[in-house]
Amino acid sequence: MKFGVEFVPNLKPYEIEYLSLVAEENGFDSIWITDHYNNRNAYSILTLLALRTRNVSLGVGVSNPFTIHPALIASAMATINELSGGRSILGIAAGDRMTLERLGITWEKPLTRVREAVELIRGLMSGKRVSYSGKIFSVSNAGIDYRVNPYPVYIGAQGPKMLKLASEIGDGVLINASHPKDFEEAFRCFGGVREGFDVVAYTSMSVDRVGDRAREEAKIVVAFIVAGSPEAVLERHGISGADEVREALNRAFAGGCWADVKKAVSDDMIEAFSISGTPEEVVSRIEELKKAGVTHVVAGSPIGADKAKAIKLIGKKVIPAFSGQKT
Ligand code: F42
Repeated sequence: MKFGVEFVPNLKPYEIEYLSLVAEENGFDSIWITDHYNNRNAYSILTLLALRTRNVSLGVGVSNPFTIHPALIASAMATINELSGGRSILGIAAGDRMTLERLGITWEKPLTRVREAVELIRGLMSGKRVSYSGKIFSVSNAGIDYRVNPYPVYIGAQGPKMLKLASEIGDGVLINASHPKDFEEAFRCFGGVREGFDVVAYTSMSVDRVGDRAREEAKIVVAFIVAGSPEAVLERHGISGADEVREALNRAFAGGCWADVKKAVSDDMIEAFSISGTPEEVVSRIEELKKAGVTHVVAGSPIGADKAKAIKLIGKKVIPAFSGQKT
């Protein structure tokens, strides 16, 4: 089992740098930076981390081929790979519909777009000139004019077709989920899993020596996940009360009270959509994920009330429980 941590670059660069060094010192394998235009630029942050860290893999998690042309993604990631001595991973997915619509971009044919982008990026990585004529992208005699060290391509996927595509053409898949049921469902969608294919649980994690404190800290993140979850996913987990969560969130955004959002989040929601609790509780959930076929767990927001302390706690109490075990 590999372990990673995800940072959203609404944190200041020096905070991400510090937390990444803490993660590296505490036995994490990978660091992932989310990519949204309204946050600090993911590739700039990865450049900083490439220069400041020594061993961890560095992933963008995830870029999308709507806001950045695949050729630019290919070259940006190749540069990070060069700067980091071959430690980069490209995460690519359909992008966030609401964010894209704010930029006037229509979410048309996301599956086709991701497939073509990956094909194009792989072609450019090969060092040869590429001519490509797809439904979305067409390039003619394009190439990167420096030596590209190939890097793995992971696909961020939730929907059944995107999961299948990820298993067919990705080196790994990044699945935004925390519960074994979601991974059992994902495996049903895969078109077979190749040897070495990395199944990443891109989770919401909250760890604390006091379990209730961890669960309390997870509530706002869980509220957003519940509000954005399709009905089928809520049903899979037997969740009721999603409408109340959505209403409480709307009221909070309109100047209401965030405490009411927390009140609307049930224990079942926390259980379904996060890995929250003491290190022992977190270990037991990760054991279940491992049985479901997960090979890599990425600790995403909130991580803990104090992120550095939580990262150290994971390094001390969670990662060692899996070291030496076969994944
Ligand atoms: N999004 C970001 O913008 N930034 C991030 O940093 C980020 C991180 C991240 C990490 C892990 C992860 O799993 C997702 C992450 N996301 C992030 C969200 C990601 O960008 C996507 O929004 C999210 O994964 C949801 O997309 P999806 O995988 O469910 O795929 C969508 C497009 C979907 O609807 N898929 C359908 C399916 O079944 O998989 C298929 C749709 C389809 O078939 N479309 C056809 C086509 O050709 O595209 C067209 C159909 C038609 O009628 O035209």
